[in-house]
Amino acid sequence: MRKPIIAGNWKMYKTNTEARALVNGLKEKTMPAAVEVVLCPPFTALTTVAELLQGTAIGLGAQDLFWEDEGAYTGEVSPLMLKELGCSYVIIGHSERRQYFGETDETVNKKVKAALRHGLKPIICVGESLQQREAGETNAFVAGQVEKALDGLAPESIPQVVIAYEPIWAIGTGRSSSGSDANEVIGLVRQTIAKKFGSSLAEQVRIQYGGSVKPGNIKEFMDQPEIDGALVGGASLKAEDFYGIISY
Ligand code: G2H
Repeated sequence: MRKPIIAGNWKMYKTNTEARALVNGLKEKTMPAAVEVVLCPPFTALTTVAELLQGTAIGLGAQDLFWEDEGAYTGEVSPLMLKELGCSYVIIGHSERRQYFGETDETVNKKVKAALRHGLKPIICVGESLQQREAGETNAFVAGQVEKALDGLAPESIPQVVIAYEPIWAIGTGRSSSGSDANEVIGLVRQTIAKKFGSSLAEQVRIQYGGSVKPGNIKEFMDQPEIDGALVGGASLKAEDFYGIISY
């Protein structure tokens, strides 16, 4: 059985002071044992959040990384640096990075390999645009993204991988996918992994839904057989909202 994972992607929100207040708010609450909870603050708040999360069941993730261990790469952050701070997860290939920062399927693949090389579990984001959905290209496009992201991976690392299916038209728009539509695409993601690595490995991969997840709609997604959690943006920025989601 796959343990669901709900991760808060804070994006470029929360100074250190604000991060501290949010984590302290969450720590007042009882974490549900049935769900793995992960917080992904901006790089600048990782140390603060790591310290506050010590001794709790909440995990820590980053929102990106670079694929080299060290070097002259101004502005970049390496997997080694994240590992030392106590990260266990790292989001890779979020659509905002693909759209605004030139992330491609090739760079996503390099980053996934770098994360796994250092024992960081990648949360790999995939998802189609509205135009692609309306043109009936969703399945082919998403399957292609998954194949390229996982290209060349050792089969034994596949259970470490988390995929987040985030249709771009549902991100931060308040317009979420329906549970059954998301379940269908996520089922296809699993089939794509199965074709490449076999069904017993594919069955172990957790696949999240992301895109305008809120306390009021989380259950619709969690009730679906293929959906193993959520990647939450806007609604992870307030302790009350995020707790409403993780305790669905
Ligand atoms: C999708 C999601 C988190 P939001 O980007 O990755 O954000 O929940 O605000 O749509």
